[in-house]
Amino acid sequence: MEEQKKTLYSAVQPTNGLTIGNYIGAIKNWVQLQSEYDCFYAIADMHAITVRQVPAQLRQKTLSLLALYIACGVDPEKCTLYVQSHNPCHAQLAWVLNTFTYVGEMERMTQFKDKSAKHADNINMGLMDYPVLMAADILLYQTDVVPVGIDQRQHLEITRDIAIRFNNAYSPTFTVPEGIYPKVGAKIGDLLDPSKKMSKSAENANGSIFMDDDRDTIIRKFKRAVTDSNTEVKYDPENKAGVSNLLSIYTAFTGKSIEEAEREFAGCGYGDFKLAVGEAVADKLAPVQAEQARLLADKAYLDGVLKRGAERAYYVANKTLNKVHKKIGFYQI
Ligand code: ATP
Ligand code: LTN
Repeated sequence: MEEQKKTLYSAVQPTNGLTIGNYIGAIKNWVQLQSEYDCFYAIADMHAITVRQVPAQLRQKTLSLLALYIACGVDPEKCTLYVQSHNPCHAQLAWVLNTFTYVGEMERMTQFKDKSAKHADNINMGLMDYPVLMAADILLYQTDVVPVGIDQRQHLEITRDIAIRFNNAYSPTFTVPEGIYPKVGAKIGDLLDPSKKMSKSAENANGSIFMDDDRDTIIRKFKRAVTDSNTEVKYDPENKAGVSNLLSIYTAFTGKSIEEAEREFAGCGYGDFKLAVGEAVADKLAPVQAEQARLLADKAYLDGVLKRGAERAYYVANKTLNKVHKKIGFYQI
């Protein structure tokens, strides 16, 4: 009999366009892991509305993100792809988990503090509760591993704390998940300020490469990337943050090792190096963009993927939710 695969869960919010940071930190690894694990890849629209969204755009970005997952190589025949709000179990489990989470813990979350500062006019309860909903996402599927960028580590830690707390209060109910972080590229920096993470919602779009940027834009942005006053292409994140960030991007997009890349650019100026990185990224993104456009023209196919995904997600999640409801004493009929 085939050994049962472990379960993997991850998600991205359908906000703004995705950057190559999201691709390197998350989606690229999803593709590599999809044969080894039973994978659930969600589109986290319920998380997205913790920051105000334009309804028509949210709808469009949801479908466009699904098409991007598939265009990047995530295989809907192997993985369960679905929209978070299509499975009501997420909101239901989040409510229960809220009663196992302390307000102080949520107030201390880095992302909550950052987003509160950024959206000071709308510090809503959802923004604060974001990690609990994320814990519900993960725990519903008895997830073993969660591949994400390093910025999500704190959320993963709190998910583990909540799971352990619940298991100790009753009896083992949830699998306690582990995070998987990429070796290189767990935190891609902004091209203009590599100390900040490259973000979809950065103030200056010139610091981020979006998955739908065209070739000229990509090359122009890389040409302007911050380096240092030295000339050596060497991986040294402490002292050469800009160059190291570009090397991480280059290796992620070419599959070469850091050492190979350093050798390739030995003695070559930063100008040529930046151009080479830009070209490598543009070459890789062009076919992804074309495939995404082709998929988006076939809405019936994409809707079919989401329908199947929602059914399987509900089936698996509902089993966990029922267990939880029984354990906490909800009356069953
Ligand atoms: P926003 O900037 O709008 O808050 P985001 O760019 O952080 O969003 P998310 O949807 O929150 O995007 O994250 C999706 C995935 O991409 C997560 O796994 C996250 O860890 C990863 N990720 C985001 N930015 C980076 C980055 N700069 N480097 C590596 N991974 C990243
Ligand atoms: N908060 C995550 C997106 C997300 C997620 C999840 C990631 C929502 N639910 C469950 C992993 C597992 C982010 O990347 N910003």
